[in-house]
Amino acid sequence: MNDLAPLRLDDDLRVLVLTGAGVSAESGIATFRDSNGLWEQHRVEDVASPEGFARDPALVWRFYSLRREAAAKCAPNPGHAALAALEDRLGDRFLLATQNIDGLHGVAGNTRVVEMHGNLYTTRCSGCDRRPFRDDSLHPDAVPRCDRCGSMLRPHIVWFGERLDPADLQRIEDFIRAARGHRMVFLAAGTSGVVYPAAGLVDVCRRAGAETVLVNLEAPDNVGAFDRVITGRSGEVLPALFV
Ligand code: BV8
Ligand code: ZN
Repeated sequence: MNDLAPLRLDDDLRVLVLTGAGVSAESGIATFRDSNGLWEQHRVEDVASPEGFARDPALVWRFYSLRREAAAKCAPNPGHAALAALEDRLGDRFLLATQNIDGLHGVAGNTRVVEMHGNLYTTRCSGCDRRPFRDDSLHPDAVPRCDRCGSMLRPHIVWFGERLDPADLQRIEDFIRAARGHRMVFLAAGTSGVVYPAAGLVDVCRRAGAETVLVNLEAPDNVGAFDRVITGRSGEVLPALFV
């Protein structure tokens, strides 16, 4: 049953949002499920992994170059805009943790964003400690090298089997801790609840006393963890969710 009653905004409300690939689907960016986790007959986990990069770095750079090219033509949709408007109204009582690497939340105007899995348009060196840098360049055929140490460059993305940035996890944890004792909503949107640790956030927030709400096209793996499940497109549901 779709409970479309909007969530009341008040001065005590803290909102932690978790978004996944479904929030960018209406912007034209394919989700992982759409492809059944496959890309050009490769399993995404095999291409988006340190083992995959070690095995065939040129293939990995082709995978990410195609995604850079595709995502660069996409714009935020009303779901992204709704989350930017929510941050405008809540300020530091809002935090957006995204699994998406397409950067569309930033384009839509959100500033309080934790890109848990990195960013498609950021590159780092696999061999030295130079800072990760903004990079829109495409490398469909060859592997770019660091002009400082000569090592292979790689996308600044958290691959399967790699740790998330402890500072990112700490920021999310600090927000949840500061929300204890206040009215807190955890809102997940457009995510299949398969990939950890992102998929575990709903449990952490529920234990911290949050009301947990899911907006998704279909029931995800961790649907049972949510107090409220709103089935629908995030671009249609999110703009009307908060009043
Ligand atoms: C870690 C970057 C620990 C890459 C991503 C076995 C071996 C190795 C690891 C594991 C293992 N078993 C479990 C693990 C842990 C693993 C994991 O969870 N694996 C899963 C597959 C079981 N996690 C990790 O590896 C993480 N690291 O655990 O490290 C560690 C500890 C010590 C030392 C070393 C390591 C790292 C996880 C990050 C992986 N990187 N992204 C890239 O993007 O190229 S994850 C990647 O897949 C995406 O970022 C995204 O997060 C995920 C896909 O999930 P969703 O975003 O939810 O997208 P999906 O398509 O699945 O779902 C979309 C949903 O939207 C659907 O439900 C659909 O119905 C809905 N939808 C569609 N349209 C709409 C919509 N909803 C609303 N509106 C619409 N219009
Ligand atoms: Zn280097």
